[in-house]
Amino acid sequence: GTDIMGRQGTARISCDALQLLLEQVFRNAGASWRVAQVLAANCVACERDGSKSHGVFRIPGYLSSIGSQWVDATAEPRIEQVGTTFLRVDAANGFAQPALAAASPILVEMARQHGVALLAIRNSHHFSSLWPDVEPFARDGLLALGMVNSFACTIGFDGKSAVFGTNPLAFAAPREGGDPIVADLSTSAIANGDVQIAARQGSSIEEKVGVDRLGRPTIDPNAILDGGALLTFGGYKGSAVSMMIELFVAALSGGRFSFEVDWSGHPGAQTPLTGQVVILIDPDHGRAPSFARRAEILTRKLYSSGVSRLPGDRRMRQRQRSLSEGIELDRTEMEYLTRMAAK
Ligand code: NDP
Ligand code: PYC
Repeated sequence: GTDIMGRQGTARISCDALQLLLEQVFRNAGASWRVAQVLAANCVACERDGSKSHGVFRIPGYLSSIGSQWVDATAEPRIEQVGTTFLRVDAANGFAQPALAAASPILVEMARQHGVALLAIRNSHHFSSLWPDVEPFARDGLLALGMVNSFACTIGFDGKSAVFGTNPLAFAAPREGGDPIVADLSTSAIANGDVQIAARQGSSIEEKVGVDRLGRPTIDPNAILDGGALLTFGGYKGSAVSMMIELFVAALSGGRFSFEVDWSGHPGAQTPLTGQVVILIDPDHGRAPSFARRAEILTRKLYSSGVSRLPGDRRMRQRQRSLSEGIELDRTEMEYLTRMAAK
């Protein structure tokens, strides 16, 4: 096959073997065991499900951020229970996923007891897909909503310069007799990761999603990455959703807005230092269970209306393939990981 770098040759690796390899890569970079395990599992999940812009592709960025001491890969998150349904976590300049992992059991317990629970993480670095953060909650029968902000590379509707991050939003809902419904989307018209992949491949990006440093529409990914910016999805509507994410994730969490991320003094920094919010709802709190069945009814109605693909369908198909055949990696990626794990 042809890899994302444009060279021939792929290799297959099992999820377990990739997990061990990545744990060693993160350990060699100086991460604690706990952080190495959580980040490796996250990265394996992305590769397994075909979230290529946030899998192994991101490892050089992780290592660069860790190596430049922009992020603390040994950080211990500090969890504060600030209300019966409200947890605040200071990730202590560590990654967001270990902070979420530490807070999750408490959050789930709160949601079960009170029907709803809010988690606001600050001082955290999120460099990955958001769906792995919400899907497990739906497998536990909960409704979950997640948001992250990133670094200023997206222009608010009608604006002249980037204020928003690519700010993804993800939700997960339990469904009777099937995998949970999980949607995960950047609120920029396309994710920055896809712009980077297009730049590496030497391909152009679609029209009307980006501008160059002078604000002129462009389909050149390099022009977007080199001082240009992305637009939000859906015009002013996406812009409003992106603004909501900044408010929930930065103003509410006590973290930074995307435009406040200043890594100019840290050559090598690649992971945005912002925040994350997760909201959990026990959908059948105080009543006989019916949510998952209702969710399944909606799903069936959509398929019978002619909708051929729902969010998560492609991922689940890819997951099954990877679990039975192994994960396909480009040989240069595999060689890179093997080198980084051996150091
Ligand atoms: P996509 O546009 O590829 O997909 C968005 C959602 O729509 C997914 O749930 C996808 O399901 C679904 N979908 C895609 N195409 C169709 C279709 N034709 N019909 C029905 N559903 C469809 O994702 P993005 O490019 O917006 O984001 C990619 C990743 O980047 C996300 O995982 C996001 O979390 C991540 N990201 C992370 C950031 C961060 O700061 N950490 C910032 C921005 C993005 P499926 O998954 O099954 O394809
Ligand atoms: O793909 O837009 C993106 C992104 C930003 C931070 C991590 N991923």
